[in-house]
Amino acid sequence: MTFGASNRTDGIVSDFDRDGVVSVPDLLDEGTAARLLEWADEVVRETDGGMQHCEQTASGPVLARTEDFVDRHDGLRDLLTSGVVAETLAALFGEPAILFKEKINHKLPGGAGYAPHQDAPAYPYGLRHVTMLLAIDDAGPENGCLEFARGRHREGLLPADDAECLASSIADELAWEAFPAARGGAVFFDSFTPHRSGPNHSDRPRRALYVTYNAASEGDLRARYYAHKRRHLAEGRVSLIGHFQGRAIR
Ligand SMILES: O=C(O)CCC(=O)C(=O)O
Repeated sequence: MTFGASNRTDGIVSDFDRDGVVSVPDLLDEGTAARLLEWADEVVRETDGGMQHCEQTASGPVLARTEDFVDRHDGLRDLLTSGVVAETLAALFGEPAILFKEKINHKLPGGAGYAPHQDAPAYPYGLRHVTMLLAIDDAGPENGCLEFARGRHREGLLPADDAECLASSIADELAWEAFPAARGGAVFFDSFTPHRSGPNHSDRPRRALYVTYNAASEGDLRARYYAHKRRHLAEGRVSLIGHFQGRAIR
């Protein structure tokens, strides 16, 4: 197997290198996209309370986030660590990728958005990470799809505020672009690429699976990451940075 760009991935790799983000609308076929929806429901039922968080909305508490479930779900583990997913990530990293962490952000109707941020400060282990967003539902501006600032991933950590989100002086001057994603579509982004999202103003869910990988040459960092994260969640936090704009309830 080659870890460079193939005919299928060469455009993806050059766009990703230039922009720090690339959309792959047809990553999953229709059958796999339908299974993803079923599997998301399964992991919600099976994930313990420590790794599942709710948020308060105008119509009451709703599920906001579910994380750390791949080890208990064979179908998802296969999908996220082999085939077209593994091939695309290997091309982006230039070597095989290892699963670092995964979560579903549910963003149900009324669910809150996320402040402008880079993910890198939330990843205490490893130097380089790429996240694959897989759309479980169609996502657009009305239900809070992601927005990115292209081409700013090569500048390291940008000035941040106390919550480790981007300082408004920099966030206000970035060129933000919405990245809608239809169900089964993917968006790959670098952990230094600035991004943000709005609330879900629609009456439809905007569930998205976020799967983060590191380069295999950095080793398997997953167990250390989740041990660290569980310690912080026990202190009542939802994330390692303060980007979530909603009212979290546990
Ligand atoms: O799901 C979203 O709308 C944004 C999520 C995000 O940026 C994050 O969890 O770091």
